[in-house]
Amino acid sequence: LVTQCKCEISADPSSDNPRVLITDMGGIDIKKPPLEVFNSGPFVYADVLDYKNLRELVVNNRITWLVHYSALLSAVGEANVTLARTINITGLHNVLDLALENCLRLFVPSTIGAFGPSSPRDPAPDLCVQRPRTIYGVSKVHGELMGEYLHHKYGLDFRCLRYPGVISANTKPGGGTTDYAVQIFHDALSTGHHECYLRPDTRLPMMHIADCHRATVEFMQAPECQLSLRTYNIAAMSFTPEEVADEIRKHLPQLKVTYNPDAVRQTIADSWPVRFDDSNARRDWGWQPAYGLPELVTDMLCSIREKRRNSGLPVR
Ligand code: VAH
Repeated sequence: LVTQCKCEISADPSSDNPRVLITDMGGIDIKKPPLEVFNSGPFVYADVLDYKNLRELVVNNRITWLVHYSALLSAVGEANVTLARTINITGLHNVLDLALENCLRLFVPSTIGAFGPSSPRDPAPDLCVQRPRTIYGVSKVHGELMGEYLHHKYGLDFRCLRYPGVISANTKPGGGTTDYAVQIFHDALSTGHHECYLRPDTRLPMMHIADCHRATVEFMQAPECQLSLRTYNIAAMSFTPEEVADEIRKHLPQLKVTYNPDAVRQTIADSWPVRFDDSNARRDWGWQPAYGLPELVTDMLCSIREKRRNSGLPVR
């Protein structure tokens, strides 16, 4: 079942809008399409390893864009290396072949996890040494290289953004290394205590889900002639656990955070960039984030409070 992906299909086949198939493992909230491009269409379940099934979805729904989010993230991938390699690489190859065969515009996200300890960390540029130390990072570098190869060799309209840690109130932590930055909000509004698996000074690039969606749509809509790269870093902010805790305490002064670094995830985080250089994205297609740390904290607390109220849960 873990290879199943949730696919959203644009519900407006008659319009000139792109008809978008989004594959997801539930790790990115796609229930709230950021713009009309992602019409809220029906969800269907498919197996990202079943090429025939994916091809039927593409052909029967006259798909023109494919957004491929299905992947196991960093920490869960280290606990399931064979499964992560199968989903993240074999699943990717199904999607690459499908896009080539059907002339789709293809978006595959990469990540800060595509860099390793020998990469420049502060900031990490778009083009530099990439020797990641996780199967997740290795699979994402493979995706970047395969997509760019098929673009240059066969003209595939492959597009890739390296996401920071994506912070959403609508998606529970999904086995990533940046997930403490989601859990801390749920803990602040429930128990008032968060135990952090990273050191208090671990700085990582992060982004609000709304900026992540908007960047993806704006990049997918950018004219080819504007793109000097096929794979871009995008950035919004970088913060440490103690910084996000201090910002939350401006709203919830009683928040208590204890630190119990987890060796696996601390080692992963220490191998990743501290900050991203996303100047090429800002220059080529006008990338500009809307959420900084204060805006992210305000929105996350407000959204999770509302969800807790709607679920009849106590709210701090
Ligand atoms: C992870 N949230 O922690 C994901 C992400 C930037 C890292 O790819 O694995």
